[in-house]
Amino acid sequence: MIHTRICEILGIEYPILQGGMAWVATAELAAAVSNAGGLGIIGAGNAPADVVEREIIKASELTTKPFGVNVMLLSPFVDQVMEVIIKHRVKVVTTGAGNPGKYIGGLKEAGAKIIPVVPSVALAKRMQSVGADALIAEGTEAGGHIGELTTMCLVPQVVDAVEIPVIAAGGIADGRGLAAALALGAEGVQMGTRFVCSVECTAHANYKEALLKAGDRDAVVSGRTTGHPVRCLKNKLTREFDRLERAGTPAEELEKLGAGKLREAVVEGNTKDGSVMSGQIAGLINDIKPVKEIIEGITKEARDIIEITAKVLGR
Ligand code: TUI
Repeated sequence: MIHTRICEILGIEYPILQGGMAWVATAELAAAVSNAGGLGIIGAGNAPADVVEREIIKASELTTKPFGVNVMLLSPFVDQVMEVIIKHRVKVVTTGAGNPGKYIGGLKEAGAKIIPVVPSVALAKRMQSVGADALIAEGTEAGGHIGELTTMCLVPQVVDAVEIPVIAAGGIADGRGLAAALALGAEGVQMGTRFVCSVECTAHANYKEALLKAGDRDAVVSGRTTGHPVRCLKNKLTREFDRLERAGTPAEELEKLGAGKLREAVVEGNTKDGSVMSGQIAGLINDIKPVKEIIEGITKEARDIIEITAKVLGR
């Protein structure tokens, strides 16, 4: 077993979290990950509170294990989503795309563990000081909305800056990634793209197929000029976005072009015109497996690496 403070705090068996990906991280996927001993997380994305509430209820029916909800802080429905999270006493809340400081008090009062995604040391320190239970240090290798620093540089700097446990994310999809994260001082990992390519993930087959086909340089960044850079697989949409960005199209127009595109790819399977959010690690993923096999395989591989390394060192 690989047992860390993350397992203790969250009441889970493996220190593996599933990223709370909008549209992709449904109750089905989250419950499967929690049932397999990791932490499944429902992605609230831009969904209204009643939709998130239904997912929370569904996940509670599918698992008795702890699960979380990811709150995307750019969503217009954040306040109402936080209310349903508190109402249903969700055990774990992760946040992305902003500073969740003003919500931490209320969530803690409701007994939730709060784990913000941080792209920098500064935000990591601030989150620790306002009561975060742990942090997710997510490198720019990740899919979707991203920060600037790589996982390799961000994780050890965050680990050194705080006392609370740190979870590494961005660019992790196998046991080598988990072992590397532990070597950087992280006490767990969060994976998104790897869990999209699982049997239990409800994303359209075309979306999974696009990830399986992707090579090492296919996950590109769009929207740097909007202030909200997003990593997706290269397709007709990203090429059009690039063209408009180069032509100096105003941010609001670009944001409009992006609206609804994630749903188009994930739900309808339109991987040409839709937004196929993906991490850089997609090139490493070549199969669709049950969540339990993913989690157990990665843990075993990481353990083997750590044991072999110890032997090489004569320990
Ligand atoms: O949030 C994510 N990944 C996401 S959110 C998303 S939905 C979306 N769609 C279009 C535009 C924007 C979002 C798709 N993927 N990952 C966690 C993450 N959080 N990455 C980076 C950050 C972050 C950035 C700045 C967290 C905090 C932050 O703070 C700024 C501040 O206010 O201090």
